[in-house]
Amino acid sequence: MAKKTPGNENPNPKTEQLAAHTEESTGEMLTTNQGLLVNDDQNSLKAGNRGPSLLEDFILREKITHFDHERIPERIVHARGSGAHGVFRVYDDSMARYTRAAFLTDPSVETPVFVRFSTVAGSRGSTDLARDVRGFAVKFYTPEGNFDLVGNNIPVFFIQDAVKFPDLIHAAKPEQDHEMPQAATAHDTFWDFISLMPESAHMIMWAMSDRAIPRSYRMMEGFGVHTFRFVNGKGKGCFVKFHWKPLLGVHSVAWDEAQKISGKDPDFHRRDLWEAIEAGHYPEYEFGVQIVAEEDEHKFEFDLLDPTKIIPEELVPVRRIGKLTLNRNPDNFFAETEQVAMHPGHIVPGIDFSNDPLLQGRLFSYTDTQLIRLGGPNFHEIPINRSIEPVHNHQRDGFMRQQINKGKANYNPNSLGGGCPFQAKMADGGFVSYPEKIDAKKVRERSRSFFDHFSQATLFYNSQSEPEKQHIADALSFELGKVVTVAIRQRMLGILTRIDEGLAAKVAGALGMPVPTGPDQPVNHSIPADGNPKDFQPVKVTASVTKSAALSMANTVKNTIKSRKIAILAADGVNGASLNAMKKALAAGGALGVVIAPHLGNIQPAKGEAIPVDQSFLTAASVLFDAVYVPGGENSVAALTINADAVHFLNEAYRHCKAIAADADAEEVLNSTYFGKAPGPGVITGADNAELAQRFTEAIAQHRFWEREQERRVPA
Ligand code: HDD
Repeated sequence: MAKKTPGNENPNPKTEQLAAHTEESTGEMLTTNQGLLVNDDQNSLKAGNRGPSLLEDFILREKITHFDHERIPERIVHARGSGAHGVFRVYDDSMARYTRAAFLTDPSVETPVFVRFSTVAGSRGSTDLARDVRGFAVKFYTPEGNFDLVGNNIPVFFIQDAVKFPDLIHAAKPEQDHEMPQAATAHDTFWDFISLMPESAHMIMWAMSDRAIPRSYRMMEGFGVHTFRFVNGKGKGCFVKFHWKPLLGVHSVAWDEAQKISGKDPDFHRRDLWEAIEAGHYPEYEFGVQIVAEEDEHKFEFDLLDPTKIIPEELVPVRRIGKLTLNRNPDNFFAETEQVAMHPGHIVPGIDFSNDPLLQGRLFSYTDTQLIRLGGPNFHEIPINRSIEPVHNHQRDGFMRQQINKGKANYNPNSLGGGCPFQAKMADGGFVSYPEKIDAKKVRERSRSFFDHFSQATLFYNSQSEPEKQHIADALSFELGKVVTVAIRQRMLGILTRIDEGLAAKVAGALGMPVPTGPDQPVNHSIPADGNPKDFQPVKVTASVTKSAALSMANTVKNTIKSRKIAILAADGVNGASLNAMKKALAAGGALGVVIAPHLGNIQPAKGEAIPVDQSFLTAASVLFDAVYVPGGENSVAALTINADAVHFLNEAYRHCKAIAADADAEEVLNSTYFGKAPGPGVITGADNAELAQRFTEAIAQHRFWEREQERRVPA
C-alpha cells in the first residue's frame, strides 16, 4: 500500500517510491558494499600490530576509496540550497479551460513535490543570509511525468538573452584573481557588468530591496519569471505567468541583521525550514497564475517575452488556483537535496514554452549541467529525480545505469518487440508541442520591444513604502561603496538617475559623488561589433501602471505569529507566573518562546518550580529571534539590568525594529537600554499578563516597525 505523508490522509506515490531506496541501519550489522559482514571497523590490516598496513586490506581500500569520491561538483549557480518534500493540490477544475495538465485541473489529485530553495552566487558552504536572489525550484511528480518550475523569489531577471548568462555569473561570482568576495555582489566586477547593461535595471531594484534578505524561505514569494504557455484539451494556447504566494506573508530582515546572522548562524534559513517542518508548521504557498489570451499578446507596453518585465497585477490579476504544502524533511541531504536535478524543460502536456530567449537558452543549460554535475546521462534514475510513472524508451546504457531493460528491441521502429514501447496518441496523453506559427529570418538580434529598461524599475521603486525606499538607497550605497573603481560608481549613478533622481541623489550623497547631470550619455554597452551605439540605447515608454501595491512588502500578510521565535530574557528570581503565562500565550498563537538566561540548566523563579533554560547569552543572539520579552521578578530584573549581554540583546532587537515587551516591573531593564527612556512604536509594557500578551502578539504579527529607523539612535 502507498505510504501516507504526515498530516495528510492520502497515499504519496513519491514517498513510497523513495522508500524502496532508503536504508535504515537500526538493529543491523555493519557490512561492506558487497554485503560482507565486517568484524573490525577500528583497525586496518597490518603486518604485526606495529607494522605497515597491507595492500590486501580490501575493507580499508573500499572504505577510503568511497570516501575519496564523496564530493561532486557543486552547482555553478544556486550551489547553496535546502530542500523539502511536500504536496500540491489544485482548488478546483477551473483551469481546464486553459490547460490539459492533469495536476492543474483535477482537485482530487494530490501531487507529490520536492522543493529546493537556494541562494545564487555563494558556494555550497556559504551563508544563507547573503544579499542575493533566492531560487524557488519545485519538482512536481505528476501522473503525466515530472514538471519542474525552476523559479526565483524575484519575478524578473538581470538579462534578456541566455547568451549573457555566463557573463552575468562570472561578474557576480568571486573575482577570478583572488576568489573574493564570497556570496556577495558588492565588488567591482559585478557592478562593472551591471553598469554597462541597463537591461538589468529592473532586477537591480529588486535585488537591492529587502526581497534579497528574506526572513525565511517560508516567507518569500516565488515566480516562474518567464511567460509560459498553457494549452487546453482542444489545443488552444494562452500565455501564463506562475506565482507562489506564501501564506505567512513576505517578510525580510534588516541588512545589519543579515550580516550578523551570517556570523552567528550561517544556516539560518536552512535551520528555519527544517525546524518549522519538524514542528509541524508546514510552509504553505498558494499557486497563482496570470493568464493572457493569445490575441492580447501585443496589448501591453512591454513584451511578454522579455524576462526583465512583470505583468503588473493591476493589468492582469493573479488567480490563486492551488496550494503547496511542505510537510516532510528529506532523509538525506546529499541523496535528495544535492542530487535533485531541476530543469525548466521538464514539462507535461498542457504546459509549453514561450519564445523568451532566456528560457530558450535555459532549455539547453540544465541538462548539460546535470551531465557534468551528476556524472552521466542516467541522472533521471537517481531516486529523487525519478518520475512516479515508469519510464519506457530506447535509451540505453551509460554510467551508473540502474534500469534493466528486457527483450531485444532497443530501437524504433521494431518488430521483434512488437513495436513497443509505442508512441502515445495525444488523446492518450502523448505530448505534442504547441504548433506556433513562425515565419522569420534567422538573425542575431534583440527585438526593439525589449528596449525599455527603466519604466518598470521606476514602477518598482515608486511602489515601495518609505522605509523600503530607504533600504534600497542604503543597499546601493553599501554595494557601490565596496566598489573600488570610481568610474563604475559614476556609471551606476547615471543608471540610477534614469530610474529615480531622488534615489540617485541619495546614493550619490553616500558615495560623496556628484549626481550626473547634462545630456544623457549612452548607457547600453551591450552591442554587437557592427552596431551603432545610438541604435541600442534604451527607449522611453509611458507606463500604464505607475504604482503597484503587490510590489511592496508593506502590504503583505501581517495577521499571524505562527512559527515565530520569541526570546524571553530571564535570570534567577524571575516572576515565573508571568514568564509561563507569556510562553503559553505565544504557543497558543503558534509561536515559540525561548528562555535565554545568563547560564544554561534551570533558573529558579521567585515562586514555583525551576524553569528550564533553552539558551544562554553565550549562544543566543537577538538577530536569531523575531521579538523579545522581559518578564518581571526583582532579582531577575536586577541581574539583567547590569548584564551587558542582555542590554545589548535589547538594543539590537530595537535597532532591527522588532517588537519588544516587558512586564511593568521589568521596565528598569528597558531603562538601561538606549531606547528605554523614549521608546518608539512596537515597545510594549504592562502589568496585566493577558493584556500584555495580546498587545505583544499583535506587535509581533506586524513583523517589524521600520519607522523606528528614522531615528537611527541605537548604536547596537
Ligand atoms: Fe538557472 C540552477 C533559476 C536563468 C543555468 N537556476 C538554477 C536553480 C534555480 C534557477 C532556482 C537551482 C535549481 C536547484 O535548486 O537545483 N535560472 C533560474 C531562473 C532564471 C535562470 C529563475 C531566469 C529566469 N539559469 C538561467 C540561465 C541559465 C541558467 C539563463 C543558463 C543559460 N541554472 C542554470 C544552471 C543551473 C541553474 C547552470 C545550475 C545547477 C543546475 O542548473 O541544476 O544550469
